[in-house]
Amino acid sequence: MWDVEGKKTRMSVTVFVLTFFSTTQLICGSPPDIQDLNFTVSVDENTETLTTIETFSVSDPDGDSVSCNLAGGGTLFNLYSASATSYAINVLSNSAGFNYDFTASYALSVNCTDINGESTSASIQVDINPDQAPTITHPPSAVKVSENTVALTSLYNLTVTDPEDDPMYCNLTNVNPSSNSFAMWIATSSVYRFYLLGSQRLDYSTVPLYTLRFACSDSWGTSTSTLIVEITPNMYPVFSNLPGTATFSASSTGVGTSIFNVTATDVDSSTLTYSIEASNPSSSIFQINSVTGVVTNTQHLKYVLNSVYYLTIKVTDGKGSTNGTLTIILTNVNTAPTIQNLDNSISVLETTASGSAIYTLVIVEPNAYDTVTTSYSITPADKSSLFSFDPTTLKLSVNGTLDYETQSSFTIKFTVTDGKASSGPYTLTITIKDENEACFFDRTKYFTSTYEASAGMGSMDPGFIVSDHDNGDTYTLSIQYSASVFSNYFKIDSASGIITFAVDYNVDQGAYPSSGNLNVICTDTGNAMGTATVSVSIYDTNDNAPEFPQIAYVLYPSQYLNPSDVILYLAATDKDSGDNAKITYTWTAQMGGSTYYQLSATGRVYIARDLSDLSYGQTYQFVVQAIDHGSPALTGTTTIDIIYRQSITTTTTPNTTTVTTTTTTKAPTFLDYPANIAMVVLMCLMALALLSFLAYYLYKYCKKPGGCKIKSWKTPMNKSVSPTKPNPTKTSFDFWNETSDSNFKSKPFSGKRNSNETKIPMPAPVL
Ligand SMILES: *[C@@H]1O[C@H](CO)[C@@H](O)[C@H](O)[C@H]1NC(C)=O
Ligand SMILES: *[C@@H]1O[C@H](CO)[C@@H](O)[C@H](O)[C@H]1NC(C)=O
Ligand SMILES: *[C@@H]1O[C@H](CO)[C@@H](O)[C@H](O)[C@H]1NC(C)=O
Ligand SMILES: *[C@@H]1O[C@H](CO)[C@@H](O)[C@H](O)[C@H]1NC(C)=O
Ligand SMILES: *[C@@H]1O[C@H](CO)[C@@H](O)[C@H](O)[C@H]1NC(C)=O
Ligand SMILES: *[C@@H]1O[C@H](CO)[C@@H](O)[C@H](O)[C@H]1NC(C)=O
Ligand SMILES: *[C@@H]1O[C@H](CO)[C@@H](O)[C@H](O)[C@H]1NC(C)=O
Ligand SMILES: CC(=O)N[C@H]1CO[C@H](CO)[C@@H](O)[C@@H]1O
Repeated sequence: MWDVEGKKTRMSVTVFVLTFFSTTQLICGSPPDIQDLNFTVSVDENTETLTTIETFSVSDPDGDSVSCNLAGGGTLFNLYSASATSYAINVLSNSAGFNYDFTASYALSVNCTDINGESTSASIQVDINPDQAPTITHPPSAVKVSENTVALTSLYNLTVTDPEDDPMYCNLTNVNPSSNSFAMWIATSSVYRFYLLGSQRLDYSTVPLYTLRFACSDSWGTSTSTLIVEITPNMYPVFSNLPGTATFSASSTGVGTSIFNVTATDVDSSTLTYSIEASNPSSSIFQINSVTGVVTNTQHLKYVLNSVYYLTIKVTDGKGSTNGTLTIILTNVNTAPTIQNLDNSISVLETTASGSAIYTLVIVEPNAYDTVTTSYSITPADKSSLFSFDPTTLKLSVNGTLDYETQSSFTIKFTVTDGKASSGPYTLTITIKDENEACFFDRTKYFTSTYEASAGMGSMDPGFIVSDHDNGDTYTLSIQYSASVFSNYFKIDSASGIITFAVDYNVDQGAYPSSGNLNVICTDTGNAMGTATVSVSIYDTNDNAPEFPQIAYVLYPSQYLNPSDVILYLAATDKDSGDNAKITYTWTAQMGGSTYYQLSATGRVYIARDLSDLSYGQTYQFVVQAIDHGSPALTGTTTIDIIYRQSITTTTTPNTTTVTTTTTTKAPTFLDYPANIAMVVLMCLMALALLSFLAYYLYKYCKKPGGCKIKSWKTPMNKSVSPTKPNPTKTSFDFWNETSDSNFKSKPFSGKRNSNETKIPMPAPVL
């Protein structure tokens, strides 16, 4: 960089030049005297502006005033007069000025002249000292760093100085392979420190070595160097005591017992973490403290069922891990109870009686002194009360009424435990088997009624509501005919339940009962039956008019009868029943006679007045009506002819002098019809009109003198016959006199007989 030999040469030349100038001045008087001016000065390249690089003083032996100037340095230097006798040479500018590489030395001359013109010159050589880059204390060939090294670890302390003590700056210029894991930061003015950053983990397996290039610069130059960083691989932790074995008695090892202390070492990590990676058989009953490596049990070991556990234990330094096996051997291990006859499926009839046992569990518990407890759950839970389980007998029983339609299947899960270990759940599946269930009525007894009617009529709806538990079952209704004769009078619609008459039903005269019970049966699809009783009432309809035994009566009351004597008991009949059969009698006198004869409402025809006013043969006719109490009322009609007749035989106790005659026989069905009755009445009226007509003409005819020559065939009518005392002597036969009727005893009767009377044969009396 610089040549010591070269500098010595230039100094010799300078000495020569100065010697020459001094000699010249001695010739002309006394020139100024320059003192203390060094022949040569050295100045740093980076000398600052206005730095004084040399001072000198000047004096004149003659006492003249002296002035000096400087030449040879261009504008880089100037001469500053501090006083009349002292001067300083200053650097004027260094910015573009000194550059050793172009000008290594400047030759300046100082010329001092007094007022007499005498001058002295002196030369000064200014040598420029070249500036130097910082000096790096070279690092060792390499630093070793573990790949586990954590962030912000210092890797190396670099000492760097600058010969000129210039401000300097060092930084990393390149990392190979590229990485941003390194930094170079200033620590003190002369120490730069290399750091490992956390931005990228070191990994020996991928990059085992980094080359860090760095540079230190001052404003005049740069020094560079290289730091080699060698990555050393992580060392795995190593177990100290695995594989290992621990032996415990299961029955007496409580929870939290220290089972084993796992230990491990690691040369390049201080923090190790332990874990149980696997357990064979699988179990969480053992745990390891991740920091201390202490293995403990989380449960009393009486609950465990295995006698050997193999634990795979892992220890890791965060980067690498090692596995080890810990074998735990247990003695006195518990055995869980088991249910031998489950899982299983059974089917149970829905008709199974409540209380019936349907299954008995078989439980095995190997440990003689253990007590087994059984628990169970039933699905569906809301019907769980349908079963009960006896923990002593281990019997499962039906507890209620099973119903296939409501729930056809149950699942019961049993679990057994000896208080330490359990087994299960074991499943018992119960299938409910359907049985046909009888249809049933909503009531046991129904009530219904109707009026008597003909077969097929008389519709009655008792309002049956029939149900059946079986899904999809239908039913039909029928009457149990064998239950009673009454049953046979009815039919039932098998679907609607409407009951009608099977016969022409008539309660008249008790022909059919007016009430009774029917047994109605529903029969479902499966032929199961339900029964109900129907109480049936049948009301009478007023469909029969009262009927007289005879359509006409002829009575012959005699002179022996007294007022209030009953001469006829009318007994019309009505085939209806109840009020419909009650009868009230009235009559209508056709041609008077009500004075002598009366009819009570109950049907008694009796003498109302002494008959002796009447003449024998006096006849009255009455039309009698028997009216029933139905609504509307029906009427039966008959006629009564009452003929007053002399009784020949005497009787001490004249009783009924009734003589009934069957003058005609009743046409059985003709008058059953109201229309016929009306027709008869009509015809009677017509006959009456005809008779009236004839009577009128007869009257007109007879009214003429001698006009009437026809003898009346029946004179008693309206003919006054004066009664006489009874004549004890029997007279000649007379219709009005009783003759051979043995029922009427002869009685002395004296009465004037009209010879004109026409006798009509007397019918045989009917009693
Ligand atoms: C000049 O020389 C004197 C004596 O010879 C010395 O003391 C002084 O330091 C020198 N000056 C410089 C700037 O070298
Ligand atoms: C660097 O110096 C600091 C401070 O003296 C020290 O803590 C650190 O360990 C040193 N680094 C190395 C790599 O020696
Ligand atoms: C190092 O410093 C120099 C000067 O300040 C700068 O120019 C350069 O970019 C820097 N290099 C890095 C890698 O920072
Ligand atoms: C494990 O270490 C603890 C103390 O740190 C000790 O009390 C315990 O007995 C040890 N366990 C075993 C199984 O040695
Ligand atoms: C350690 O054991 C675990 C679990 O068995 C396994 O996944 C892992 O690979 C093992 N590690 C070593 C280093 O054997
Ligand atoms: C058996 O049924 C009765 C009556 O429903 C009930 O009170 C009881 O709780 C039932 N038993 C069980 C074990 O469910
Ligand atoms: C008249 O005859 C009827 C029926 O034969 C009888 O019930 C009644 O007691 C008799 N009366 C007299 C007064 O004899
Ligand atoms: C040696 C030298 O150059 N001397 C000069 C000093 O200055 C005076 C006046 O300017 C000159 O005359 C000298 O020749």
